[in-house]
Amino acid sequence: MSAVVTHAQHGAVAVISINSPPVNALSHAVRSGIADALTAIKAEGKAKAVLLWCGGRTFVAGADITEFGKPSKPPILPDVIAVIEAMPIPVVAAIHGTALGGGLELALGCHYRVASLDAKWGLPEVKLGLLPGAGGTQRLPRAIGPIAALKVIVSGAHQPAKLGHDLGLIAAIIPGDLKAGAIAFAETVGAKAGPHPRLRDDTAKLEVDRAKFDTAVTEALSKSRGLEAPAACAAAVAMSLDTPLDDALKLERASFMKLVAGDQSKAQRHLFFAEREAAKVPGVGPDVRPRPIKNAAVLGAGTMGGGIAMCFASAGIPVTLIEQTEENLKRGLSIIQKNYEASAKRTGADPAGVAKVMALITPKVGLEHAKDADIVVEAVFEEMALKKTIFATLDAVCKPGAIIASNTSYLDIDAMAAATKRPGDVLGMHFFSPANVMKLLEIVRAKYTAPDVLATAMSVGRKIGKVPVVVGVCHGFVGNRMLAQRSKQSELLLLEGALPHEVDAVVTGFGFPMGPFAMGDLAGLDIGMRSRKERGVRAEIADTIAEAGRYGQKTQKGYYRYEEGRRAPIRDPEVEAIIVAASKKLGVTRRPISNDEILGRMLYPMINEGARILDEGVAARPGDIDIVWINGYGFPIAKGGPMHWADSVGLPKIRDDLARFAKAANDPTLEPAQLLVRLAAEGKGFASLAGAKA
Ligand code: 3H9
Repeated sequence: MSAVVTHAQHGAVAVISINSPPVNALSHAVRSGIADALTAIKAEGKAKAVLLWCGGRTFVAGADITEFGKPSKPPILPDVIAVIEAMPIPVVAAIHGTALGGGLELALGCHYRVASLDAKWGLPEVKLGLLPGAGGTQRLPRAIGPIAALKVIVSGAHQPAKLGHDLGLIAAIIPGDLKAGAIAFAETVGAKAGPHPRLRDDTAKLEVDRAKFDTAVTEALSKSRGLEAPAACAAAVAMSLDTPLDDALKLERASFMKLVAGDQSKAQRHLFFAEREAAKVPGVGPDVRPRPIKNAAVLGAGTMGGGIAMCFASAGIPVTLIEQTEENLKRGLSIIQKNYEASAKRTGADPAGVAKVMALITPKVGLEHAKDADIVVEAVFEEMALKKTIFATLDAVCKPGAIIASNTSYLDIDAMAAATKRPGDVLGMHFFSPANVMKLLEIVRAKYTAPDVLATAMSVGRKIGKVPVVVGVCHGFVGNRMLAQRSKQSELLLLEGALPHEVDAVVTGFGFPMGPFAMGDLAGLDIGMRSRKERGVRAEIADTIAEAGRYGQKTQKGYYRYEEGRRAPIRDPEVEAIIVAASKKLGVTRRPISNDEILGRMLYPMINEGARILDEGVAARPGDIDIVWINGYGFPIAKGGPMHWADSVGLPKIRDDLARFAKAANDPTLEPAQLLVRLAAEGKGFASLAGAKA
């Protein structure tokens, strides 16, 4: 018998135990172990019922994703489910933790499902660019109805056990000792005469109004952002309405096999593992314990500070919001209040919740109010002298062991740490705007940042719903440093012959939600102009546009024009005249620029910078860079992040194109990075640096 799957007799019930940490995924050993155990139980003939039980923290959390893309060894999961359905005695699944994907499909093959109250269930395959491939799209509609199943499958969201019970998926919620309760349940159903209920035979819930189902499909797919899997999921669920089960199962399987071999799923599986790898910080082992964080302080009640304070409050962490004047505080608080009210209205949440969460934010004037905070996040103006003064003051004010973080987007955290006598407690926590919405949190490890301070920032980051990624100190860290390369190319493309809408169309066509110019208009063009002035550099087109008072959406004019109250960018001949005049002024002969060239120049210089970032150790793994771009900059999920996508293009092509760009623009910063050149010469990709799992 397989070591990971065993079975033992408990009275009239044969209990099959799966023990395959960490999440009891359905590896070949688990699949064959279950099938063998069922065959043995049948042959032994002693049991009146079977209980499918999982050891450790969870019921089966799905197929083993690391096996995807490799030849599948029989028995495949549908074979195992067929063995369950052919059992002459009832099989009961006992669910604790999460029954996900293939795990839920296994349970759907059982005659009954019972669960602990805190268990969750779902079919999250869509998040891996897949559809459930072992009958989930057919048996779940039979269990809970096609419309409810559609919502569960297309969202991929985890659902509470209670909902499963209410919908008829889960026969009983078992309080207390799940195993004992589940054995008792199995004994009871085993004592009943057969046949025992199988979802494959149960079509009672499949009768739905087709028009209602189609409306639900349109709604469910409204946010599928060019991904293939959501539509494939919906099409498969639709088969449950009119296609005989065995035919539908074959078609579902074929669709699964197609998606699993496709680029989108490969990209999404890469992101699944990359996100988990990013949680492992080099030099911070599992024995490093985070410091307890009971409360926080945020300095600055502007857009960023307010958003950061919301992150803490929304996670139930009391936060002191500190400003220099009562007036600033009042303004900041009123924006926070409005944001909470708008989101309660949007989500239909209880408006009383707004007062509750607002009560967690204590507004104060003066830095001395940071004295009791376990963690302080500074979000004041981007000016080093000011930051240094603030860090020195915080050092004097904060209690020993408090963590002092800066939300700077560019500046040197080491220099801020040096202004304190506790550089080990200092690091960067770079949030992205709007801070209460965007998932990315760059955690900047400075030279002396202590391992437990990093572990604390990671753990706080997760607690406040962010995807934290550790990066090193450099100008702009990972995301903005790479973005600077794109911004430089955007300006040059305009100067050489392209127009804003052409560049934006290529970038959105690639899958970004916005192109660089529409993005600039949203963020405000005055910000870039100010920063260039401080650095003593000029971007002829960007500066001419901003100097004309065209700051973007806020002035209804930027690279585009905007109609009152609307956000749709409209081409503006005035801007196009500014662009053509700038080319003339700088003696550049305008030429048609192909979409291919635009895409290459938007992405390859960023990838090149990513290679330098890896070479310098500013990011630990290429997957970390991908997680930054997916969660902070709208890089299309279907493409898996810039470094993953670069591998799919092939590094030799990127190297050669960059060398051409560098020559044409006479710009040595575009020369291919050493790491990229080496990998290309070795015929490898960035994934070779990471020990990629998927
Ligand atoms: C599927 O089922 C297809 C079928 O329809 C068709 C089949 C024919 N496989 O997330 P964590 C690893 S598709 C392999 O940190 P948590 C993970 O990499 C699958 N490995 O824990 C990590 O490894 P490491 C549908 C897996 O407690 C470790 O387990 N199912 C798998 O925060 C701990 O993971 C899903 O999509 C897997 N399926 O969250 C569920 N799952 O320690 C995917 C996890 O080396 N999993 N690992 O970094 C999850 O959503 C979360 O892992 C879960 C636990 C909620 C279960």
